[in-house]
Amino acid sequence: MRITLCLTANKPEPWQAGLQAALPGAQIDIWAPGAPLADHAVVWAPPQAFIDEQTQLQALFNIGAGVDALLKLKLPPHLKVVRLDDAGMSVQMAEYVCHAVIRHFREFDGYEADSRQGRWGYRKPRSRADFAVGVMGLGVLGERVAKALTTFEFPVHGWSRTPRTIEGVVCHSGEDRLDTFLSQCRVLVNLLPLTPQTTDILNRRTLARLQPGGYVINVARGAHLVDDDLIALLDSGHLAGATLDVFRTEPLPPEHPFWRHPAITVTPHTSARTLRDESIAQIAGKILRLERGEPVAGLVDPVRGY
Ligand code: NDP
Ligand code: OXD
Repeated sequence: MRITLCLTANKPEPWQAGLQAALPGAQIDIWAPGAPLADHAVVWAPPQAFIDEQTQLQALFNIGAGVDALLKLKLPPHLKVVRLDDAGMSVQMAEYVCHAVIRHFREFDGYEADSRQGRWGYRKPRSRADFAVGVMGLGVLGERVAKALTTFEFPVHGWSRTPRTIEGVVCHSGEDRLDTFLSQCRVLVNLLPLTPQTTDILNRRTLARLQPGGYVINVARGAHLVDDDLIALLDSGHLAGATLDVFRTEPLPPEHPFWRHPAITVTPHTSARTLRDESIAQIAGKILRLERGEPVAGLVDPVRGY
């Protein structure tokens, strides 16, 4: 069995060594134009030339959860696309989002500013009941995040494409329930995949549905959010702030207004990192299952787009 690695912006050598240790019988190559044809590929945002050349691939194993960059390529219809299925990401996402929600709710940013001034001052406790949190996307990451938020006793709502049931979470589904879902939330967390249906979904119209003083946490993809609409709603006072981990252009360009907006916290696409050892173990296990003709979790439906 031959496996090729095409990991744009990631060092391939440690992946090659890890996969070789997990699959000692396999030949593991780092792809370069003209490399031998492989049976499986481990990829992150490969170029179209890679797909066009590697004509014998049975499956592409993405080293992330989001497959939007892969599905933009022209892929042969028989080629399976397999996403990372948690592999240590959901706990990181839960801690990032809970941190952002709690930091805002408890006004820790205000206390940090006070402490820099040597100021000892209390803020009035806020009512948790007034801080309903909505999670868009109740998949591998969204479900874990929604459940984690319930442990802090925030009212939690969730929104997905098809109906879901999660204990302690008021679940809504379908486009026709989007406005109802949004209007019940003060804090909005985006964990949707980027598809034609979800591109630009965080816009002036949808964000205006959030309760006054709303707060936006985007940890999915930059193209979900219309940047100027967010700024306009922050400047009008309808939204109180935002924590953003993902951007239309990454790295976020130095001149982008998000860097300087006082109500926006920027982090560098770090909310849930790919953990190499966990990912290699998962991908190696899935390759062996596919080779035995067994089903694998995390198979992407190209029509659905995730
Ligand atoms: P999943 O595919 O497991 O879950 C997707 C969820 O979104 C499902 O609940 C699905 O509904 C819902 N959904 C999809 N399309 C729609 C729609 N049109 N309307 C309403 N709901 C919809 O994804 P993950 O939870 O694993 O990951 C989510 C995204 O997070 C990834 O695609 C990626 O972009 C991003 N991500 C960001 C990271 C970071 O570091 N910032 C790290 C990892 C991922 P249903 O349940 O009905 O299928
Ligand atoms: C992912 C990501 O999709 O890191 O896994 O954004």
